[in-house]
Amino acid sequence: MDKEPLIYIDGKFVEKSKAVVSVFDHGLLYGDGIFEGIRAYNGSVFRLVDHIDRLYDSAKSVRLKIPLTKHEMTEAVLETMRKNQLRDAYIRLVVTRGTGDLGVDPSLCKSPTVFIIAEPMATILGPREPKVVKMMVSSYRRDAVDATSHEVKSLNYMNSILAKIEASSAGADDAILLDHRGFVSEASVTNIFLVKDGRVFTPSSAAGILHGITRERIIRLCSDLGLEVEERDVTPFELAVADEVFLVGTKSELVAVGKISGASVGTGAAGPLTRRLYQEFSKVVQRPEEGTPVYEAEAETV
Ligand code: PXG
Repeated sequence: MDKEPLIYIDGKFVEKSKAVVSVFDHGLLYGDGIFEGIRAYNGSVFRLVDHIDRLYDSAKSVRLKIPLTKHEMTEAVLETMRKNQLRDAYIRLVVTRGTGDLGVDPSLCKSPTVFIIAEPMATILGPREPKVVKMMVSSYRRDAVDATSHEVKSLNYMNSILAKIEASSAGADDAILLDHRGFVSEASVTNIFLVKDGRVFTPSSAAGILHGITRERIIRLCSDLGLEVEERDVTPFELAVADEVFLVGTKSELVAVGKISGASVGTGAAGPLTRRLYQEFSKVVQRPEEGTPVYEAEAETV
């Protein structure tokens, strides 16, 4: 039998079939926990420093004390990659409130549970054309900034999951959610960008979005290419008349939107700016300095 993948749980590495958490873990009972989805390209963990910073910000906002320093957490991620001899991977880092009793009170949870899963994953970025997806505007609204906001990367994904189920039932690939005011927020697990008359827009924090690490990198990439991205409220009308729409996120990378609720976006194919950014972003992810090297020999050459 092939060797099983090794999962990091609370400081130990255990085989996938033995990697379990308690049924009394509040991450499971109440969605009380936080996580990161991270990617490694060619032996370098893409923007690992940003992911670790965001994890600790999420923890602070929900008053969860992570039992590791940022440095220790970074090492745990790198070690999980090494133990599984991975170079191109998707990494899931989860910190839950830990084991408690059946009550919601987090003060009864003694110590957080930390686990890290790393699986091989190849990039879809490259010389080919971006993937084109069909979206629908969801009837579910993104949780407001004064509710269970997606600014916190918490284990509460029911809002996104309901939107995803609705979209799938309607024959779309995914959903675009509006915020409680009616402005565009984001897709279920990606941030959204629009292009109109050569200008680029993306919803701001006010729309209750996750502060995506890919989003931030794409904004900087646009700026390097001489395009200023406007972070502001975006209306459903602007979405309907956009020349190009694309989605960005760690797992999805960069995909073009061809249709929204049955109507074509532009020609229905990936637009010129989307294609350009896709090509440029394909190069960005491969640069070693964009990430943290997993293997020592490579660390020395950086
Ligand atoms: N918005 C939300 C709500 C997200 O969950 C993003 C935007 C993109 O952020 P990053 O930092 O990855 O650029 C996410 C990403 C998946 C998956 O299966 C993705 C996420 C969470 C769970 C699953 O692609 N987060």
